Amino acid sequence: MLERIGVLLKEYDAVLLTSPYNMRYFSGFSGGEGCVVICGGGSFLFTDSRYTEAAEKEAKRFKVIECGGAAKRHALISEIAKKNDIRTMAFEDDFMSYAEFSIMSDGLEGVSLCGASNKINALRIIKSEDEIKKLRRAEEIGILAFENVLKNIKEGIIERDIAAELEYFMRKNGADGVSFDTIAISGKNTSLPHGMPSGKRLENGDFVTMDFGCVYDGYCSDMTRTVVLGKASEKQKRIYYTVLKAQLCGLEAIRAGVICADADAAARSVIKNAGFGEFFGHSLGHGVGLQIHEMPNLSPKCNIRLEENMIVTCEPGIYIPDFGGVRIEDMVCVKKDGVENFSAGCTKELIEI
Ligand SMILES: [Mn+2]
Repeated sequence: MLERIGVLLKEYDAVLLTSPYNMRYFSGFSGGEGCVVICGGGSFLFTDSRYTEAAEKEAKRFKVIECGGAAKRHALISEIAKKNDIRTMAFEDDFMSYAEFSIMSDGLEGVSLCGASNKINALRIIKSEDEIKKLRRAEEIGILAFENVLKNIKEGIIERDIAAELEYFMRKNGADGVSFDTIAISGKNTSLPHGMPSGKRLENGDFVTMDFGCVYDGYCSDMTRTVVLGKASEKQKRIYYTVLKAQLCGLEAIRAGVICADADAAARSVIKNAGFGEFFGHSLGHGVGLQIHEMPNLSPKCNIRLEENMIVTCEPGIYIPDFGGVRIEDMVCVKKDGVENFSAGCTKELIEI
């Protein structure tokens, strides 16, 4: 993906990458430690001896420079800057710590460091066929884990055990790890959109919300399903089917050409009209790729226009304090006339266990 950085080199003399995601995306290096400098004079990858062999294999188009310690690395970057007459250097301002920025800017005399995270991250917004394949597979592993965990859900087991089962299954089926901390919550805890699995035991009548995903070959998956242990009450059914209707309306709205905020509004209006508007506080969804949350944001404030091969989630929810909540989430690939829903294989009918 080195070519995609070209557009930034028209604007800046060099680009400095420090996040594992952008280092991996533009160089191929998956070790995550070190940094990358790309300029007219060449493409350089700095890392330490733990990663040199891997870096040389993975980042074939880069000159791999082994150096331990930040001080030495900064001195070498400074040399490259002088040699190539670099005056402006784009860097990841949403990732670099203030401490590192201070050392960098002190060491790079005559170079102005320009915050450009938005521009750099935007280069990853449209996925290649290869990336789409990995994202699709990552979501498939998640679906299999969900189907498997249903066998374990019964009265008396604790939330943490559900999380453990999901994670173990994903690992056993090709995942490198989890894409974020698994959410497996039940009963009143489900009113917390990002509640942590606890030692609470499942009881008859509980909502059980599972929001989880894995990393497959560097790429993240994300899905949420809510089930009921025992028979759902009328109120639970009303909430569940309102969220499902909103989710389907959101999916219906997502397609190339649509503004993110409009997709959000399509789902949000269903929840509002059902009288639950105040109980849906978060955005409809977010982009997914090497990072679990990336551009674009399906939020009321985002005016990015969806394009083919962006990957986004659609995950409305209703959360009623001291009662419980429901979220339903699919991960989809934006197409011209709609979506390819990576989560289509996983039912959204209300499951009563
Ligand atoms: Mn999500």
